[in-house]
Amino acid sequence: MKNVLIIGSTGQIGSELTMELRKRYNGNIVAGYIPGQEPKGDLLESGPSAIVDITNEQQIAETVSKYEIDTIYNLAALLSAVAEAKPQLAWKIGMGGLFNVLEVAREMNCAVFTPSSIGVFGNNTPKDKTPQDTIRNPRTMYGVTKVSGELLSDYYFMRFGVDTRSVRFPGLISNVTPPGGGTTDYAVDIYYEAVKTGHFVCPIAAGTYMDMMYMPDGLRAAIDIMEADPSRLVHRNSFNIAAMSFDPETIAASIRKYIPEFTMEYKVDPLRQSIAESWPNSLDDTCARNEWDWAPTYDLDMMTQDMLRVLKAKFN
Ligand code: AKB
Repeated sequence: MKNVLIIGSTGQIGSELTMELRKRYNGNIVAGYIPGQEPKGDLLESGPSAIVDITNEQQIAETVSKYEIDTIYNLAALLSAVAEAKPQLAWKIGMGGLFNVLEVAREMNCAVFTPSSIGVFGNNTPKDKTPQDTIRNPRTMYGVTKVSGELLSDYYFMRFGVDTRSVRFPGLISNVTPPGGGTTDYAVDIYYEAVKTGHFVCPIAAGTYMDMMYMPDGLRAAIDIMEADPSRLVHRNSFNIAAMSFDPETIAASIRKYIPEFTMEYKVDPLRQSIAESWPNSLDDTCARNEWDWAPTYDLDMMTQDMLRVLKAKFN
C-alpha cells in the first residue's frame, strides 16, 4: 500500500504520472492542484484530489496528514523560458515551494521526488556525453532553482535523513497535456503541427542538439528511482538520464518518413536559442544505469511513430 501526493498533478508530467501511479498502487494517490487548474475527466474521476498550493506549507501538511501520504511528487515549477520572464515567481515556486515540501517531509516522514533538468548545466559544462558529476553553472533562473533544489534536497537527506531522490529530465515529449514555456517544447509542437497543418515554424536553430525523451520513459524513470534499492544509490539529487539527442533537422527527417509532404521553416526565438545553446548536446547516464538499472525504451523513430499515431487519431 502506497499513499502518494502529486503536487502539480494537472501539468505535463503530473497528468500522466498521476494516472500511472494509480494503475500501479492501490493506496491514496492524491492529485494536488491549484484553483484554475482543476483535474478533469479520468484524472478527476479515478482518485482523490485536493487543492495544494506549493507556496502554502500548511495546506501541504494537512493533505499529507489527511491521506497518510508517504511519498510526495513535487512537480510544481515554471519551465525555462517562462521562468526568465518571471524570475521572482520561478524562485518562489521552485525554491520556496521545495523548502515547504521538504519541511513537511521532514516532520511527517515522507519520501520526496523533485524533478531536476538538463537546465542545471551551463556554458562551461562539457557539452557532449555530459558526465554525472561536473560543472553546474546555469545562467537562467530555471537552472539556478534546479541546481539549488538538488543541493537542498541532498542536504535534507544528509542532515535529516529525508528520502529525497531525483532525475535530470531532458525535454519530455508527450501527447496528453502540452508543456508550456519550455525551451525543448518545439519538439512537442512539431508533431502537433505536422499532423494538423503539415508545416512547422521552428524557434530553435538547425544544428542545436538537446537531449529528449518520450513521456512513457520519463514516467518510468520517476517511478523506478523512487522504488530503487537505497543501498545501491551513490547519488540521489540528481541523476542524469538519457534516451535520445537530436536537432530540429533530425526530428523533421524522422517525421518525413511517415508524412513525406511535411515542411519546416525557421524563425529562431533568441531567448530559447540562447538557453538551448547553454545546455548539453547529450548526457552520460551511466550512473543511473549502474545504480538503479535505468534504461530507456524509445528511440526517435519509435517515438515519432507513436506520437503520429496518437495525434492522427485525435485530430484527423
Ligand atoms: C524546459 O525546456 O524548460 C524543460 C526542461 C528541459 O527542463 N523541458
